[in-house]
Amino acid sequence: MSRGGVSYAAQFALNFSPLKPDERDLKGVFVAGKFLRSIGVALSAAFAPTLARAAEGQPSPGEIGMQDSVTPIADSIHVFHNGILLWTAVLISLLVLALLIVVIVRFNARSNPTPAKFSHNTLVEVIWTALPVIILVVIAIPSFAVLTDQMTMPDGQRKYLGSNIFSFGSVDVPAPAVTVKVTGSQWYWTYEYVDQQKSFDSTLLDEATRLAQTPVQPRLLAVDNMLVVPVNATVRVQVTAADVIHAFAVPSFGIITDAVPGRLNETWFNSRKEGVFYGQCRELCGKDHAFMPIAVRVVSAEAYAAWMAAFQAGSIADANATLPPLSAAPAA
Ligand SMILES: [Cu+2]
Repeated sequence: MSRGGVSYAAQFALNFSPLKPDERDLKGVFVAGKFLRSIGVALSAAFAPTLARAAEGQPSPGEIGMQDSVTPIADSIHVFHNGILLWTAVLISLLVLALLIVVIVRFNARSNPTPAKFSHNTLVEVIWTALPVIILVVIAIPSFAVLTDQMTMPDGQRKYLGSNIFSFGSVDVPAPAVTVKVTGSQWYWTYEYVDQQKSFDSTLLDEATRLAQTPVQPRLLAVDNMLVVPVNATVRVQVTAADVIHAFAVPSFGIITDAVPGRLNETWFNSRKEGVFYGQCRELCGKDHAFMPIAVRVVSAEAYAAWMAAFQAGSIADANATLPPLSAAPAA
């Protein structure tokens, strides 16, 4: 992380330093003050983008929390995390902090010179055993409900929880309209439209092409051929691998499924928004693990039909030529 003996953090701060280059070599309190201020500038520069999120379907600089949800499953996950897990964790942390403060203040050597000699307290021991069990059970109930939703392929009848995870399901999800078999390989993805028996490979977009496009897609997430699916349609995703274990994950859809050689795992999503949604391989699969991104382009039913017709009549390049340019896509 060092460049010519200067740490990356220092380089970063210097880049944001209000000092002129020749002043940067000065030493002393003056420079220290300037240095601290430049760190402040750097920090505010790093966190400012949180106020204006770049886009959904991809990470944004300084982001805290999860990428926006566009599917019923991701809705459930968000509510489960933000509404239950986060508060549980915060309250437990505050309780432990309060107990620590009580111990520090009341039982230090000065305020409690002659400590008690007992070593057991049945009531306290029952409480600290039972309370965590109760908390875990309370967490487990909605957790298993969300997991069941994720693992159950929609048939058009079953209701899904969506953002109301304490209901018995209120969200209608249609039966799958598209089935895609996703195969992970070192280090790219192959997408096969099972019913149409058409497949193509999706690899990391080279930098020159990526930078030449408008809008410029995010680095390490852009691919040459995106997985194209229709909006408001349920997509059945069958996941496997050709060599080692990979994992197929798209945060905005709330899906992550292991891609295991010799096994066919299954998941599904139903995006209510058009746009491009990025994901990555989530299982360390070798040296280029970081370079096998996932990009899903959700388009209108008509655009999907035109794309598929062109794909069936020709090549993936012919099909992609039918899609509107990325810049014309609704806020991705
Ligand atoms: Cu991987």
